[in-house]
Amino acid sequence: MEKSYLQIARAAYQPKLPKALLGPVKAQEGAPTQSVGNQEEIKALFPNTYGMPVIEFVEGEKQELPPFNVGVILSGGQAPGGHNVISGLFDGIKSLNADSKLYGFILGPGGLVDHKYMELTSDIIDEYRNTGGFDIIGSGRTKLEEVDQFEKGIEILRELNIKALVIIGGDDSNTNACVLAEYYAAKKYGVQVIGCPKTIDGDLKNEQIETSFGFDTACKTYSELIGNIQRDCNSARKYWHFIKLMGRSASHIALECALQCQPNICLISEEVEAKAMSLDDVVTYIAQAVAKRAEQGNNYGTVLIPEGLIEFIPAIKKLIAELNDVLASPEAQNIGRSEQIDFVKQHISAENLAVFNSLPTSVARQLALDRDPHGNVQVSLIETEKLLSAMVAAKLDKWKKAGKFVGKFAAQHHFFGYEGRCAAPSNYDADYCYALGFNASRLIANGKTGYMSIVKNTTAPAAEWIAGGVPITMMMNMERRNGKNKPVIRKALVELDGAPFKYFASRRDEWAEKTMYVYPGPIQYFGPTEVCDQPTCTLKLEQAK
Ligand code: FBP
Repeated sequence: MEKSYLQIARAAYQPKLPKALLGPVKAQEGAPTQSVGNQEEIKALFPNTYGMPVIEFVEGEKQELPPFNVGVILSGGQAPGGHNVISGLFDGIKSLNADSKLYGFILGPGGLVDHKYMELTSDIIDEYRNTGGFDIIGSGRTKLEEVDQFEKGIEILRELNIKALVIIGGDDSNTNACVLAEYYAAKKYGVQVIGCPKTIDGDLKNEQIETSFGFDTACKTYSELIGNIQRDCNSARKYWHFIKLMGRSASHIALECALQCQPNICLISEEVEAKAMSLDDVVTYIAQAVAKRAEQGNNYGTVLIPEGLIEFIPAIKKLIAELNDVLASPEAQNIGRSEQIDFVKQHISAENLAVFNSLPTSVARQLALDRDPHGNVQVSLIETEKLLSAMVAAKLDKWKKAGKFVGKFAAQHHFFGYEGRCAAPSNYDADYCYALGFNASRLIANGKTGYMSIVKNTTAPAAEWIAGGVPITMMMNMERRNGKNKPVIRKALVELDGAPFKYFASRRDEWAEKTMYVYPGPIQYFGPTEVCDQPTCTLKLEQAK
């Protein structure tokens, strides 16, 4: 394989580890835990893995361990740093016994079920250290939830003599990891299951998990691009740029990019919902900012839009909830894609039908079509940026005729998502991910199952990071998915009383009116620490640093 100079230099980077993981460890246990909601139901569903304590690794005695084999799965959307989780895990198990082996299941959880795997040797691992992407073994979105999938899994795990399986995934994949851990524990199969918090969306976080990996690099990559657009915008002074950002339901990515770049407008879906704003209210809010800038002769600007926005407009949220139930009904399973729209129209309430019919056809179509395997609307396919700019243009036209708008309005559209998911990990993600993987090997060696690998205090220097594990059941509650109530990890949305949003809200009027763009520039790996090792603004504000 030919490599760029940066790739060659970066391959030599040795990620940092928390001090506690540099030598032998022992697990210090906290008090028993409870799930974040629906305690009785979750306890009944997870009798073997419920209530376990949070653990922290501290210095311990050296132990002689026999060689053991571990399997690893990359699940769901790519996130920068996945390869470092795997290299950390590899180095971790080898440090416990050099004859231990790591097997990767190919293309996500489906690889476990279909028995597609490869051994990850040091030659292979070395090719992927500190690189972006999930291409070492590939990823996939197969949902692990059926007993026959778990049974197919155990066949290959036994054949390869695998002691523990590490599932690197987001909230949905870690929910599946928890279900699998419980099943194998109940059956006394002797295979441990450990999760790792991955997703660029940043919505897998809570008191124990500071951030999901990949969020840092993805936001920095998008912020570089937004900064470049803002320079262009401020140079030509003739366009409004409507920029949709990935992130599924939560607006963490949009908020972080706003904190980094100071755009004129950034919409936050969670606020739109809390204020019960209609689509027209959102459009009016943007149009007013455009009109105000036009009064000063500034016919340009930037608008950041979280990709899940549409799901948070209360009327559309209600429509989606009913569509989810209709699409999950047994009748819906036998209809073809071309009949799907007519089918849903016939089966939803009159109120929701009116909302459905009021939407532009392309948006309505996407809401009525297939969900992803976890039951999510595929929001990345909805062109909200074009929808909003067209509606703003129509409103400004009206205002122009009424003498309320004096400027010009021309829009450009962008969607940043896939551009950031496989970027080479920032120093933060390279270190954080390596530590998460290495730490997973310690959870395995300590016999843990149903735990997620955690590393905390990450705004401090790596030596002061705290490593341990949190029981996955602790993060669960019951939610409606695919027409049924299911135990799932609670998604972390943007908190409107949290420090990152409050800071944004205190500055946004000024950013809207004036031109106060910040240009973050590309991720830097080598150089002064304040340039190379900054955590996200979200994390710094959350931790008040
Ligand atoms: P995960 O939740 O699996 O981490 O997905 C992240 C994500 O990038 C979302 O932001 C986006 O909506 C989705 O994946 C797109 O999915 P796909 O890769 O299947 O197009």
